[in-house]
Amino acid sequence: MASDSPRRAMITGITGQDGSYLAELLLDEGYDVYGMVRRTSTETIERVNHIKERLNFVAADLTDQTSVIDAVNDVRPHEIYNLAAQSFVPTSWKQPIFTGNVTALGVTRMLEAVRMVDKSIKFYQASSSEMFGDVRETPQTELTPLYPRSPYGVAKCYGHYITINYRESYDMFAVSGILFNHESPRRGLEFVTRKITNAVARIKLGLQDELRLGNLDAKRDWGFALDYVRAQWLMLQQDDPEDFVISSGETHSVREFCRIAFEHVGLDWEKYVVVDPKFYRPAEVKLLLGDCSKAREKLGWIPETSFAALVQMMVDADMLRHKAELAVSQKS
Ligand code: NAP
Ligand code: G4F
Repeated sequence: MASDSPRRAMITGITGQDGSYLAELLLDEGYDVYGMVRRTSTETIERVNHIKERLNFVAADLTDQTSVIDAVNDVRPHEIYNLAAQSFVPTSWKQPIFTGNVTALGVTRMLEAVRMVDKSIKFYQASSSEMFGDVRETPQTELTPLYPRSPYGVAKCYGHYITINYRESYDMFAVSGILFNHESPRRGLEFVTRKITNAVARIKLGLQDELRLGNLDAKRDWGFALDYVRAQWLMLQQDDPEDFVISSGETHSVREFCRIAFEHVGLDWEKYVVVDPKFYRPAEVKLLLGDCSKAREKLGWIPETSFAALVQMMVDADMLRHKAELAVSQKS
């Protein structure tokens, strides 16, 4: 293949929130983009439907070593972004073995595929601030000790360290981005931010009366997913493989998120939010706050979207979607 042919990137988890934004970014950067998708009885490509003609899909599953090796061997990518995971924390208590298989061992399967097919492939692992768990210091940096509080967090710690281990054992360009919570209008409906903005829109339009939530005191360092996928790409464009914390540098409570979201449509959150212990977790991560100084200095990366702008963008998107759906149902 001629040396000026497009670079090839493979994204596992392309059908997820981050995968969809990263695919757009890589297409804009001129890559040939290959998305790993697992077999399902109905299509799950809603988030990338608008760009599907420009993408290449390759069938594989992170729980199946042979399919992963075949996918990497067939595509021969220059860069792999391993975003696939069982990523919902409460599910990780209900399905701890499955979560470990995908979110922990799945990383080794990907790294093994790289080691066997071509060790020069650059590899990005989606590590998580959930690894800090019961935080040992605040703010959290690349050097903060890990203390996970969920099977998901434990699985991510495994993925984090196996990535470092392959880097050090086999001299591979394998890096971890320790990303703090990042959200968008494409966030899954079960995560607290999207659960809130979706409910705000439905309440405003008279489709729902109340919003039942768990721990309102939990604090998170929330950013915008589109900003964060740029950091993932930047990490693979460096000369040396290094791990980076990616965060907004601000922390806000679930309560504050509610207040801003409801205020944006002229409603008082306290009239609609009901605390329901059903949504409490067996062990909670009370506070996350990241220090992304290293990413600022070495990647030149900064978060560009403020917390309030993020909340408002998500509410606006859910309002638009529900209004459009209402208009269709009223016509028929
Ligand atoms: P997401 O929306 O839940 O997407 C997860 C993706 O993984 C989906 O495309 C899903 O495919 C795929 N997947 C799950 N199991 C798979 C398997 N066995 N084989 C192949 N693909 C599989 O997650 P996200 O928010 O985009 O996050 C991307 C990554 O970053 C995840 O690893 C997550 O744990 C990590 N992370 C996220 C955040 C955050 O705040 N968003 C923060 C830190 C780290 P289907 O469509 O088939 O289900
Ligand atoms: O939105 P969440 O479910 O996200 P969580 O658990 O922080 O995990 C997300 O961020 C991680 C990065 O730190 C990722 F690695 C992970 O994949 C995922 O993307 O919950 C946020 C907080 C929690 O403290 C939770 O207890 O919101 C609190 N919360 C309160 N009521 C709720 C609810 N969370 C959910 N999902 N649903 C509730 O009703």
